[in-house]
Amino acid sequence: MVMRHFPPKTGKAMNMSNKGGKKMIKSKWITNVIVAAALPLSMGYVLAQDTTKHPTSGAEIQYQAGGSPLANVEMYNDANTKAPMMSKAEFDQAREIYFQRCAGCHGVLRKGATGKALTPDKTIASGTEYLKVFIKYGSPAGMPNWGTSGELTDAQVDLMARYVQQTPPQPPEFSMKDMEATWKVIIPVAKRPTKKMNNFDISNIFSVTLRDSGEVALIDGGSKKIINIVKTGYAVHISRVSESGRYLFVIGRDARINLIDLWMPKPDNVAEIKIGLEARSVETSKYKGYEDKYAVAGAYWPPQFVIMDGDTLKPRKIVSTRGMDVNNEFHPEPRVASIVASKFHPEFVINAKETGKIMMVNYSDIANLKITTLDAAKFLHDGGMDSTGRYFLVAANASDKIAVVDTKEDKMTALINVGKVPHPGRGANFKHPKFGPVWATSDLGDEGISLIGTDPVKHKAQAWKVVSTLKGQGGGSLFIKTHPKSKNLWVDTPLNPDAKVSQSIAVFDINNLDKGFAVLPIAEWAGIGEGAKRIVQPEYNKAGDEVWFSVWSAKDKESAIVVVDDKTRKLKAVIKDKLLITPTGKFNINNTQHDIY
Ligand code: DHE
Repeated sequence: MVMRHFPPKTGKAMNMSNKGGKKMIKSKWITNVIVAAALPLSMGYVLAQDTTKHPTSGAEIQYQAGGSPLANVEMYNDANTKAPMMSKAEFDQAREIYFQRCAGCHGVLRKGATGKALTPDKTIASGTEYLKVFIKYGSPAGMPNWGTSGELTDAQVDLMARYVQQTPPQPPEFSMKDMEATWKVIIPVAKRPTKKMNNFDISNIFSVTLRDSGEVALIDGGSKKIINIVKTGYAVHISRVSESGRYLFVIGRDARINLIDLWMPKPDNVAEIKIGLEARSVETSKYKGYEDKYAVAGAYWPPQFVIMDGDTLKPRKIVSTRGMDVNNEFHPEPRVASIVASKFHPEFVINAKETGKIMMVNYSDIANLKITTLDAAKFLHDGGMDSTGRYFLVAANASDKIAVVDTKEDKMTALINVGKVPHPGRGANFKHPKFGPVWATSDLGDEGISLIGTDPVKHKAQAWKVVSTLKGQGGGSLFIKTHPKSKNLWVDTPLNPDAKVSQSIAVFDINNLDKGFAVLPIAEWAGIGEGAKRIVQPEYNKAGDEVWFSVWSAKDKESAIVVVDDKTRKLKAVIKDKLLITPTGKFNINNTQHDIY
């Protein structure tokens, strides 16, 4: 298996010795020599991953092993006398590596997520030597070869083999009191503008994630000039826009939310809060009568979501997601994945990854919260609305399925089999010349692009079925995009191991899908120096006549944004600035506000 650094390495180098400090937390050393060649493959598979899931691609593993802010959090841990000896220093080093590399797949508590459980009952039975081989060489079932790839030294492999036999340390919970202690209203509502105080067309501003600097760049879509660089959370993840279009919400992986007021002379932070220790998703209320009233954010740790006031982020209600999965097995840490707001009811649609459950959370009476829970499939990740805004389509990525939710009836509409590890972002809606309205997803695990019929009225026979599967440049795709005014369908492949593929974009003509795709060399057009230069997340401007692409290199390398003319598919502009550090997601205010994709 070939290993690549993904995402581009950001943390400090983790070369460390296994000698550690003097303070021992264990007293017993178990030597359990197993010869590498004698390892039964089936045993390897058991440790590698959840058996409900097909083997995972290297790209997917690297994508999930994205580094967690929990690496630096103090945790409670009790000693397990059956586990091999480790010094406190070794334990802390191993814990850091675990949260940087392993927690994304095996879970915070090591009870298993997309990867298999690594609890002491299993790992002590396997023994240190077996585990070392497994960690060093990986497995055909998807465990990366952390040792032979050079990611971990032999000493670190040994450290990790001993670490996973210890009792998993537990990060602290995060209560209302903890949230309130982090909550800051920087500019109170009464002191904010009462009308727009700048000359920007705020509906055509792009909020650009600067992943590794913990900032967003607000870029004017017309002039392509940076309006402001706003400090946000660690490894900032997504931006979402309030129903009125005035407020921008940004969430970092460290669960910090920043509320930006776009009416200010220079749009900037007006409030912030930390809603947990690790998070990915934020959304705002969009139902008539509740515009801009509430915000909601979901945490990876602790597994919970919180409803806040939309204009101040004052936390109002926390709900835990711990509970049974779709197979009625208890899961202790169901992470909150995507969240969208319903236009049909005062509801948030909240997706719990590990349980495969979708919660329709009615916010009309927060003190007496009503939640309708739908059974979808494991492991829910990202998704978007169909063109009417009624149906929400979300990837149950490890099940190779798309779940469709009817937000009007609050019911599951369909569970659709698609390609390997679908990853739609929010997907792409367009009118197929033959099958009518479709929503599309590309895949992380293969080159397929599934088009799903979304019109149960005029195209009943095609509704909620894969009507066509296009063949793209290859696997490793994360995002797909079009616009109602465009005839182009753009498909990125930033995680493809072939640099030619990861540094370019495929574009299909919606009216001639059978013709296949054209390839545009976006990284080359950027005209920047050496680097990974992954092309990631196409995003349209408000008019739908330009597409913006991030050219994403590591923190210490130059990155850029390339703007392409949608009609001619020719280069229109390159946005370069030393402040544009690791740009990834881009969120056009109008398109994000109105679910245009
Ligand atoms: Fe994301 C959306 C989780 C890695 C860029 N990402 C999402 C969503 C989730 C998620 C749950 C949906 C939010 C919503 O709609 O409310 N992402 C995760 C991970 O758990 C994962 C796999 C590993 C991690 O450590 O975080 C991960 N994501 C990445 C990246 O490495 C990407 C490519 C670069 C980056 O900036 O970190 C990345 N994720 C994005 C983007 C979106 C996103 C740009 C929003 C897409 C959109 O169009 O809405």
